[in-house]
Amino acid sequence: MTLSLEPTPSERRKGKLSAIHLQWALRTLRDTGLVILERALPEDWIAAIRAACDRDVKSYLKDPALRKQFLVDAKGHIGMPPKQQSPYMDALAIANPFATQILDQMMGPEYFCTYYNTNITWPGSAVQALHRDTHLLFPELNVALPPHTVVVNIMLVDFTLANGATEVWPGSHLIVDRPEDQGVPLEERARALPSLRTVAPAGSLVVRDLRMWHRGMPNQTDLIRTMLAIVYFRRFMHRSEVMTIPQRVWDTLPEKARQLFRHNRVGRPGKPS
Ligand SMILES: O=C(O)CCC(=O)C(=O)O
Repeated sequence: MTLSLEPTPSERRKGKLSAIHLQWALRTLRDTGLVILERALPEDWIAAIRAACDRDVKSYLKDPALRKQFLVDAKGHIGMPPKQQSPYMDALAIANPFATQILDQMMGPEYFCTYYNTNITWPGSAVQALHRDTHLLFPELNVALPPHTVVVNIMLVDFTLANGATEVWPGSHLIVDRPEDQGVPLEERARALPSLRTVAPAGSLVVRDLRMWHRGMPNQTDLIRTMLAIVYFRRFMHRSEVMTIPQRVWDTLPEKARQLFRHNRVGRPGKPS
């Protein structure tokens, strides 16, 4: 089973998948819940974000409460909100042309983003509980609905079995939960189903339906394993929590990024503009 495709040099130059590759990516995402575009981002760009992220997470974890929250309670799986400034607030990350080419087809008109985080797997991390990142919209229905929430992950390092490439269950985004499944751990249900690990090189871009069953895995290396996680919602999913994007950053964003982030606050915290 392959869930990966490497954009050709010409696609990379144009920032656009060919019609055939786009159809393949959309079908793979629809059927399996996930698609990986290998080495979709430039190496030097990835290196700059990785350096910032490694530096920022070390400083983030100086707070004893956050150390306990992530290294003890979450067993080494850290979600550090990236600073809303360069290099994180870059159109290549938040309105990536390959990702939006897929999302434009998948998510209906006027989808948007109000959630930007990182998934950092610390050396020595343990296996996470298997989970979905979102609830089913209408759990009472016995049929799966089209995707309503999708995450774009950007891998800042090579993802390997050793450093904790995520484990995913292809097709699980379409599994509906029946009342009698209440309380049955997903680990038990997953035993009947095949899984994969998202092994891919640094710079790869993953588009995943948030309903997909998955879990973070142990990092048995000495190096931090990091990916960016940017979540896009269908228009009707608009929620009240918003990010505050500094005006000076907003002013640098292209139209596509502004449109995607339009429901957030722009200006100083507490001072909408
Ligand atoms: O970091 C990963 O590989 C997955 C993390 C995850 O699924 C989570 O924290 O919800």
